Amino acid sequence: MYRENYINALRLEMVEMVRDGLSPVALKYGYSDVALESTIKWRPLVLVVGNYSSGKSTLINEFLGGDVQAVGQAPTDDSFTIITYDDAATEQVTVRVTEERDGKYLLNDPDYPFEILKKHGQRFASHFRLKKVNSPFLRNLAIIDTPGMLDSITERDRGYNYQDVIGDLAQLADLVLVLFDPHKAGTVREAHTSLRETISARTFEDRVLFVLNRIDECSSLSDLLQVYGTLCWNLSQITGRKDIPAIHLTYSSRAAGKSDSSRPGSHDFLYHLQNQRKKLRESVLDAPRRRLDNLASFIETHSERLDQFLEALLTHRKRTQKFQFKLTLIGALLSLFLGGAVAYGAVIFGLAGTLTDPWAMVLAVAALGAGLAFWIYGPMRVMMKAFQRRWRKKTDAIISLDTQTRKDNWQSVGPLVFRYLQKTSGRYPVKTLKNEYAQVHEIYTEGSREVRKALNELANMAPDQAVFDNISKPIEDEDFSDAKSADDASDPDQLPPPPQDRPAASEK
Ligand SMILES: Nc1nc2c(ncn2[C@@H]2O[C@H](COP(=O)(O)OP(=O)(O)OP(=O)(O)O)[C@@H](O)[C@H]2O)c(=O)[nH]1
Ligand SMILES: [Mg+2]
Repeated sequence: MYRENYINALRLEMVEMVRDGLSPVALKYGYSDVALESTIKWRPLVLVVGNYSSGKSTLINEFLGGDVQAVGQAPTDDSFTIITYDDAATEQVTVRVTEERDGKYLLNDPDYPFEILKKHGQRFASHFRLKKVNSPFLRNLAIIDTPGMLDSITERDRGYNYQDVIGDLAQLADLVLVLFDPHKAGTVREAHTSLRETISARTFEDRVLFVLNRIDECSSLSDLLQVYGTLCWNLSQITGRKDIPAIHLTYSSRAAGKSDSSRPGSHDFLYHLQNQRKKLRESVLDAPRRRLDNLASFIETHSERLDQFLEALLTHRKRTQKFQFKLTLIGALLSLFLGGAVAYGAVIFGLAGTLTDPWAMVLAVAALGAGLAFWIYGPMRVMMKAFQRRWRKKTDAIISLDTQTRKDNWQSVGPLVFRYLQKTSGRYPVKTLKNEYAQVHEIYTEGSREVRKALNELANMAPDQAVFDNISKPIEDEDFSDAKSADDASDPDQLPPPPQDRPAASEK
């Protein structure tokens, strides 16, 4: 329990750091249009995507220990379903859906992080929903089941941009499981486009786990290797990398048992891959820890960028003030000179006897005031505007971009600085900005260091074995009793002896 509590407390602290330290400043200066914490404040998220009928819903049901999602051979489910824990649910033996919410509610409730999906329109909203389930598996995370990827012709009929939705969800997710099955390891174009153009472009590689599911349907080891090879080739094309990403090879023993026990071929190879299902389950249960890593990167990235953003505003404001001071000084000197000249003129033209004559003094002061007012509202204003215009054209030179990181950050920060300078004409209070800059700078330096220290502590912490065992074990009920036995067998240390007739002859 200790580790679990530690992870939860740390997550809340990090969200608080963003909400109280970064978000108000980000909103005030137009660094962000929405509160920064809006996408990270909810629970850790696991997104499950893949070809239709690749076994996504079956896998999820198995994790949850109950028949929560519909399964079926043809494309079965055309909805995006957020499956989350029902905190109000009492302990019950049977895992079931305790509450359902529709997409409209979900997209408009600020407690959830899905407001960014509103842009996908009504058709999408009607294919979006939430299910609350009393499964302990969901205590610290939520799962998103998605409609299967189809071929690109059918894809057009959806009425919303499927790939964009997947891309947005992938950005929110801490872990993305991408499922394939032996029948479609290399055929569904849509899957490839989605992966190449959305998931891999928008998330970090370490957030994605590739899964070759339903491997019990390979007739032999060589058949499996052939499928595996095809998938590797396709994935290398998708990711554009030469090294092949790790692929989990797995299957549902429950579904396999139901599908056809008299399938031809030898399935001895499955014996060696049984522990993969358990590993997959463990990876999913590790999502809260992944969320911490993602939050740490989020804080580092945004505090660094915001720091640079405020540094630029502060530097520019100081430079503006310096220039303004110079101009005011010049104006004052010119006005003084004008006042003196007028007093002198008054003496020459006989309007006053001497320079100290009250008339000469009055004329001098009037000329000085008029001169200063003319300077401030005339030439000085024009020059200040020209100054602002000049700097808006060369925002890149406001602060030094001496390192590659600063240059990279500037790519996203520079246009925002420009927008803010244009909006305010370079006039904003420097004192509050200084305090805000100090606050953000502290998060950027101290805050990020503290977070990393806490994560290192966590890495050295032993897992809460009792809790983990409890969650990772499916709840026993009639339907899922066979899933349990598969799981018990999936621990390599407890495997039953391999089949006696295991020789490679069957793989010929
Ligand atoms: N043999 C075998 N069948 C499986 C396995 N996993 C799922 N199935 C079967 O495959 C079919 C499709 O499974 P689903 O879980 O509905 O697949 P899905 O990916 O959710 O499908 P869509 O929601 O339509 O995209 C069902 O009939 C399952 O019983 C497996 O590991 N082995
Ligand atoms: Mg499904």
